[in-house]
Amino acid sequence: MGVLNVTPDSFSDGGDYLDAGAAVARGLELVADGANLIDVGGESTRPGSDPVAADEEMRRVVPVIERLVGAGVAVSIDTMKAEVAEAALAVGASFVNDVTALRFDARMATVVARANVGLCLMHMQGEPKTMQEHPHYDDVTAEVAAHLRAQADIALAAGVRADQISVDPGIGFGKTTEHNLTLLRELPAIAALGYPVVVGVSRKRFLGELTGEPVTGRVSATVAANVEAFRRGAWMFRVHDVRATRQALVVAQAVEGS
Ligand code: HH2
Repeated sequence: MGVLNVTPDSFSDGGDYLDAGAAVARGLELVADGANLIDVGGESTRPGSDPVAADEEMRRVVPVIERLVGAGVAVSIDTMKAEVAEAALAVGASFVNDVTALRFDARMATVVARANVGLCLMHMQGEPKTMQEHPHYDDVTAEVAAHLRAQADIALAAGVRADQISVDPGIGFGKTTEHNLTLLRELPAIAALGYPVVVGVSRKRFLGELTGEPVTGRVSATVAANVEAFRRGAWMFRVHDVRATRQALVVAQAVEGS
């Protein structure tokens, strides 16, 4: 899954692809690099970020999605708002990535059920504005797994089929470096929920804390974290650096013989 943020303030590529033409070109580049799905977002959820109104979010993402779909690209919409998801699905998006796992907008599950598309449910403690202030868990993996199971049950009750659902531990969303590392180490417990597991470690802050590298210097760290996640059962990898990650995963998969 290639990351395409059509925002002025995303932590890694903020401001790079605000122009629709530049965003489409970047999406096509990610596909050429080996991405199977492009995750288009119009609202940053980095720690400390401010919310964006639905009409502004739609203005950013809809033209980009329309053109990528027109070029034959599979597109995911990264949004917590049902209204934005509906607009994206109407122009051909085929996957919904909800970083609030249906907590923000109760209508999201119905929209996904009706459209019959994939849904990623991601765990977040708190909300982006304040989530990194005092993240606390007694048992991070057990709590994240229980939350994802509960949110998947809400999706199922709204008519989403089990085979539409994937789950994501939400690396960096209301978590310390130690929480992130524990979740990656114990990823098999998330996979045991029975849904495919998505991970988003790409260039994130905990990799900077471990290596001392700035955002743009974290490619090797990102690749290593994704391989570790792969070895513990992850199925989809949300990354900015598609070519490097894909190469590593091809080799990891070949070694495993799967
Ligand atoms: N991380 C980000 C955004 N969306 N979705 C899923 N499923 N998993 C993640 O880990 C995840 C996500 C944050 O990264 P990014 O999009 O690069 O930055 P920003 O939120 O600043 O736009």
